[in-house]
Amino acid sequence: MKTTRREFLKISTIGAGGLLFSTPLFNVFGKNETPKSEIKAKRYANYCEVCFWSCALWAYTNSDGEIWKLIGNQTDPNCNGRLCPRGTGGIGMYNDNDRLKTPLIRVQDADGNQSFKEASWEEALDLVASKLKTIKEKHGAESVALFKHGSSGKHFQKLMQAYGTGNISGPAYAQCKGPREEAFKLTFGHALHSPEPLDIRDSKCMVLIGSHLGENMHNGQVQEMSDAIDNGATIITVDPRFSTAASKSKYWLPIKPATDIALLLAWINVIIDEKLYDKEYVEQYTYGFDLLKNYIQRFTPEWAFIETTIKPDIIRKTAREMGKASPAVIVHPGRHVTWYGDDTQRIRAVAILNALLGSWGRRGGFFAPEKAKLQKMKTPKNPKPAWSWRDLSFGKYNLASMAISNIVVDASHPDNTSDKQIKAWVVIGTNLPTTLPDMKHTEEAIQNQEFIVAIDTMPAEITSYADVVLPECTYLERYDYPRLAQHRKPNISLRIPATEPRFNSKPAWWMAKELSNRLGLADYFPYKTIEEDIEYGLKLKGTSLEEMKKIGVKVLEREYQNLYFKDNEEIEFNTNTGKIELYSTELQANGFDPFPKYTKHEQPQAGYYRFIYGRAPMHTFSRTTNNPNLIDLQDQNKLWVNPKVAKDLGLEKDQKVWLKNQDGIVSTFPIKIRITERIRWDCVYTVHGFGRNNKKLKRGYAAGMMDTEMISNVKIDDVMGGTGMRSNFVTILTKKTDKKQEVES
Ligand SMILES: Nc1nc2c(c(=O)[nH]1)N[C@H]1C(S)=C(S)[C@@H](COP(=O)(O)OP(=O)(O)OC[C@H]3O[C@@H](n4cnc5c(=O)[nH]c(N)nc54)[C@H](O)[C@@H]3O)O[C@H]1N2
Ligand SMILES: Nc1nc2c(c(=O)[nH]1)N[C@H]1C(S)=C(S)[C@@H](COP(=O)(O)OP(=O)(O)OC[C@H]3O[C@@H](n4cnc5c(=O)[nH]c(N)nc54)[C@H](O)[C@@H]3O)O[C@H]1N2
Ligand code: SF4
Ligand SMILES: [Mo]
Repeated sequence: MKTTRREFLKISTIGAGGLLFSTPLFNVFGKNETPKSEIKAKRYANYCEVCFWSCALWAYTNSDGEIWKLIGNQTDPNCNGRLCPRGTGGIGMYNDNDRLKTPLIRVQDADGNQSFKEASWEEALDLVASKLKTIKEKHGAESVALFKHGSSGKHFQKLMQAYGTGNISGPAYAQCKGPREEAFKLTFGHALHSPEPLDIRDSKCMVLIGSHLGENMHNGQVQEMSDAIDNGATIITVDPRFSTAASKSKYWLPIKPATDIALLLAWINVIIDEKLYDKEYVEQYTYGFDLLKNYIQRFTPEWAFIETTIKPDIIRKTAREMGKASPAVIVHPGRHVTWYGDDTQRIRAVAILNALLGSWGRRGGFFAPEKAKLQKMKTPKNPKPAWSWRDLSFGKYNLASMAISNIVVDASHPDNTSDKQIKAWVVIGTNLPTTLPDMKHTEEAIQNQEFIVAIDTMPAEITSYADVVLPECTYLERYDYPRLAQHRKPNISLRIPATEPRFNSKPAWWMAKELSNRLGLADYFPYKTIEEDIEYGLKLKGTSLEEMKKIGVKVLEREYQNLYFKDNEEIEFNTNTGKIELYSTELQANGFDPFPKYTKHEQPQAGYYRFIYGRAPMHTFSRTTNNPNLIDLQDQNKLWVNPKVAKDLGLEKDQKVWLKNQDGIVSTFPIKIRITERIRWDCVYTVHGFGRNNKKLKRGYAAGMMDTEMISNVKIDDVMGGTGMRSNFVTILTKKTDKKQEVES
């Protein structure tokens, strides 16, 4: 009898089998041009799901009704008619024959061997509903957590709120942009949301701090950055790695990792000391300038040099560049900002710099975005949960405005001794084992669950741990609610299926509705198909499904405010003082430093390197690392090491090595070495999303190495609970098992 309650299954199926599926015909990388009229092509409105920029597109089908190519929608402000390579390659999500094909149920034989059995939708949904009912009776609805990411998460959010739980979270907050949202809210009274309202096209100077646009392919931003550069904008990139952005920059500041707050404080020091700030703006709109001036005195460029290794004259020169461009300057707020645990404070320093330079509300800085709202059909009020993750954060993280997924995981873990326990997980569109740091902790929480249902398009690490796997069809084969993106003008983008779902997959809205019937929650889904609900909202907005099918994207007029502040306009900011808070009264009231504080972070010991990670232009996390089109463009990640490190360790180009971190964790798979001057000698870098360990992924399995395995030391942000993930150090092994082979530096 096996001891693990929940074996990691490779979606190997037993029983039934024999499900029909069509073979993909199109495997060629698409181009962003409209098909010639002589080809009989039909087009269907959609928006991309390969990343969260959600570019609007047209999905063209061929005469056999198969999806054939994806082309950006010209009217869409997020993409201006051009998809990034991942967006064009999104067709690989549809074509991938490794896709989940039918519902799966975990079964166990008499010897305790576990496997997945193929099931009908009836059987799988009945089982999910009966488990959810039993768990609600036994432990209360609150004991079920929903983890979600992506557009289909909304349908399950609706279901689970009606069911009665408030434990609903996603990795886009505490593993991604949470600290940024809180820092901007604390300073300006507004979070940034997505797409960030950055007026890049008119910016004269942009500062990128570990935010690598160009590899981070957020479409509209990359396009606008390229335009700004053509118009002579100065780019200043702060990154220990010579990123694509750095290669387009006037200044590359190869900062010692984990010391950015020192640089930011020194910049503030110079900007105040040399009177480079926007005096009228600061006087009219900000709170706490004199206190800041006083606080900042000791953080001179000479002091920062010792911390950051950035020379004082470079700190001064770059500060002057910002001052010269003010207010058309953007110190980019970043997006994946959960690094060292003091991240809210780091982004507060970023926000303060922007405030001093007067860029908030100004052309070339930050504009005021607007977003359309569609009404949905009236449904009953959701029950009020008796408790939620907030009650388990022990009075901490009061300033978090969204649910912290890692706290929900803590609440699911055997170490949680409180009477408030998470007993079951519903997971949709997020691959938690590779997404959350500290894999061991995640796995322990998983093993502690009575039931897990995963809704995904692909066999993933999370589906291998599930009791029931529900296969969702891809975004190209389904309806979802329209995308309502904030932008210079509000806009609506439609998603409709371009074809029937392949295999026995179904849309999440349908699954949620079916489950609502079984759970006695049908009143919350008062329509036969989601089209009715979409049509209802569109009609109220003066358009219709029919019109939207023809145009795909509708750009509306602004309704509420100006794009930029008018000269001397009186503005009441949504903060305690009604001003832009350089000095944060809210942080102070909650016992935190009202001004950003520099903390010296641990540095690697001899023979170890700080482990950093990021994005590659052709991939999005783990969602693309089996995509036939995109794997063709990049089939694995490599480990960037400085030539000095390679020489010291005797490493060669493309040599396969394993990594071992400070906690003794050794990577499952090896990774090839890339020797490059483009990275400092005290850190190594790789791309997140590779090194998949689900054997059902024919292309992704064992291709490269999984960064998450090395991220066992997590630094929690005490303001909002985010997971700092860059405090891990690795040593390089030339052989996996023989410890003597460890390379000494
Ligand atoms: N180690 C490490 N961890 C990180 C990061 C990192 O760089 N390194 N980055 C962090 C950041 S910034 C973010 S935003 C998060 C992202 O975290 P996730 O969103 O969890 O990232 P993915 O790995 O893309 O996992 C998405 C899952 O959704 C599935 N999926 C794709 N499309 C659909 C769909 O249409 N329907 C359904 N039901 N499922 C779908 C995919 O198959 C995949 O299993 O990760 C965070 N975690
Ligand atoms: N192609 C592609 N584009 C994407 C995504 C994707 O998966 N693929 N994901 C999207 C999502 S959800 C997000 S959140 C964004 C994330 O994109 P970004 O916000 O740009 O964040 P990362 O990818 O984490 O950026 C990592 C950069 O930080 C640098 N770095 C590491 N340590 C330090 C340090 O201590 N200081 C400084 N200054 N720099 C450091 C690394 O060298 C690297 O260049 O990308 C989005 N765009
Ligand atoms: S940026 Fe690329 S991957 Fe992201 S939504 Fe747009 S086209 Fe898709
Ligand atoms: Mo993210």
